[in-house]
Amino acid sequence: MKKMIALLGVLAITATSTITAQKLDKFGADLGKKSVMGKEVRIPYTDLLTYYGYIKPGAKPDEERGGKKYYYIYIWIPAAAPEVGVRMASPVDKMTPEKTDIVSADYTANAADKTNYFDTWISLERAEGITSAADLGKGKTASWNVYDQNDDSSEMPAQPSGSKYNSLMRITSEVSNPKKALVAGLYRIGFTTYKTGEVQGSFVAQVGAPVKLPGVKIAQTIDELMKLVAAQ
Ligand SMILES: [Ca+2]
Repeated sequence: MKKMIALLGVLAITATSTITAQKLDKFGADLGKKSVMGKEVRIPYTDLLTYYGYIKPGAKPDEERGGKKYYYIYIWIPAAAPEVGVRMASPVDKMTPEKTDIVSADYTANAADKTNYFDTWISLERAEGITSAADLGKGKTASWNVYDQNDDSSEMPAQPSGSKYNSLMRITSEVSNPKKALVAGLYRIGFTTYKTGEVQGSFVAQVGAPVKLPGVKIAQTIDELMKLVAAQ
């Protein structure tokens, strides 16, 4: 009987969390997508990196463009990928970092802030001319080629306001086009808030690929990224 009660307890917790938690669903790929009985069926990305970040209200942005404050997360991708998916949600509500996740120092220091969040907007960009780890430092002065951008995705959970303003995009590599090919290189996720308002509070960002990409690293700055790559 005890066992039965325990089992029911587990089931109850599972059922509740499915309904209320703002956890992210499995991140499914475009590659191999099927339509079954009119429903979209996606295979989850094989490689998935999760990054927990935090922007202090009023923090200096990495760049200001067109009156908007942009912040960046840098990614070293050491092999070509057929597709890359990027998504971001703010705030980090009911999610907890797992062992393999990347947790920024700012996130850890501000874990108590559960209220600040922002309407996310993301881009994926690659530094021109950087294809080897030895050249990562050149990313500080490189020009950046934008692959795609996204403001709001209906696939993402709603923000505390009730609006579905979180972001998600999938980019398919176009091998014949150097500007659209997902080659090995230094990438960054640019993020801001598309409408008026400040970029502030906690966020979780994920980068997925339909193939295993050993050695992918994510960091808040190019210097941190270089340390991570050198340490592996
Ligand atoms: Ca948005």
